[in-house]
Amino acid sequence: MNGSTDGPGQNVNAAILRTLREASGSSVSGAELALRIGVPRAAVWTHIDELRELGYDIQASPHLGYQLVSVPDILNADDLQSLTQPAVRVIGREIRVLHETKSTNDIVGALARNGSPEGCVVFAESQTHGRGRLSRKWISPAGKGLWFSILLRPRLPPQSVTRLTITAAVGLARGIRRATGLTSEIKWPNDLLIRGRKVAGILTEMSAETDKIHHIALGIGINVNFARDDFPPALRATATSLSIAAGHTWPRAQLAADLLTELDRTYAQMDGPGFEIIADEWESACSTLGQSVSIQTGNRTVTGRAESLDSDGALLVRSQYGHLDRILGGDVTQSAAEP
Ligand code: BT5
Repeated sequence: MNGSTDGPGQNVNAAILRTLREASGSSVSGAELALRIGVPRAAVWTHIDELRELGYDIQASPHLGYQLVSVPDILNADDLQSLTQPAVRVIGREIRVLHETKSTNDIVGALARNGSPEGCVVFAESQTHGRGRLSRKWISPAGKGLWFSILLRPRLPPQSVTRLTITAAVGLARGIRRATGLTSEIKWPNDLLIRGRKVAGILTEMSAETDKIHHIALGIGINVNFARDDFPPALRATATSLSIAAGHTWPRAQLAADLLTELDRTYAQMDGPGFEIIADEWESACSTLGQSVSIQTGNRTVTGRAESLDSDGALLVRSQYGHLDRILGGDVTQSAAEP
């Protein structure tokens, strides 16, 4: 596992990358790096070699020192840490990156059961059994997206967990807008769409007793650098990516860091009155509200007009008979816009 908490050496890499980035294109001498990071100069060389092996282009000139020329399109825990720190409150306190795994939600579930702290994030370059809700398949090939899960222990009653999915959707939409300038719509409760096609999905898996949440594995999948033909034929009409929407690819590490920062900020806002701001933003980004919907929830289907969100994040649907149905989770088919 490539993790920024795997030993002191790992954090030296993070500190080197942060210092070189802060120099924004100028060189930093080996002596200054050693002094700033608090390690001997020989250690700086060793770590710079390690980073070069990973593909970071760090040039050295005898008089001036080191300069970060380019970074590879890989996810590296130290680099992600160097891009997100020191602003992190909760989300991103600890970051791990796996080359390949079945599902990052499984890894976070296991970390949670072993007592890992809230805010730990696990990315995988690819997932072999990435999943959506109801065990549906989530395609997660290497190099094309960001597939990650966040360990959370919110102080919410289990029946209010939809708040978290909504907070995550708003945080993600904010993050995408901030990092790329692209605006996404939210389809209740967990899809992010750009021009009507799915660009990201959220999977909230909870371990709880009747009145207490033990932990949540908040899984997020974002299609970043897929070209249209990279999607399997069955998804081509419904899926999109940030690169398709923008017309160019995106550096995934910087994007990942920007998204974590925004998710962290939004999560901090979720408790108490802050949720109203999130809910308002959600309502204005939500393409589901005002629509005629048909929602499959458990073994019943609710049809009507999606009216609003309640204080717990449930969707309020006005049936054709006039009564309000409160829906906590389900699959929405948006039939048609209301006149
Ligand atoms: C979701 O489920 O949208 C939640 C997806 C969560 C994925 C993340 S990745 C990291 C973490 N680890 C995991 O194993 N999962 C999470 P749902 O609303 O059920 O949508 C699933 C449906 O979306 C599938 O049945 C497909 O139709 C479609 N789909 C699959 N892969 C897709 C992709 N990459 N982009 C767009 N649509 C996709």
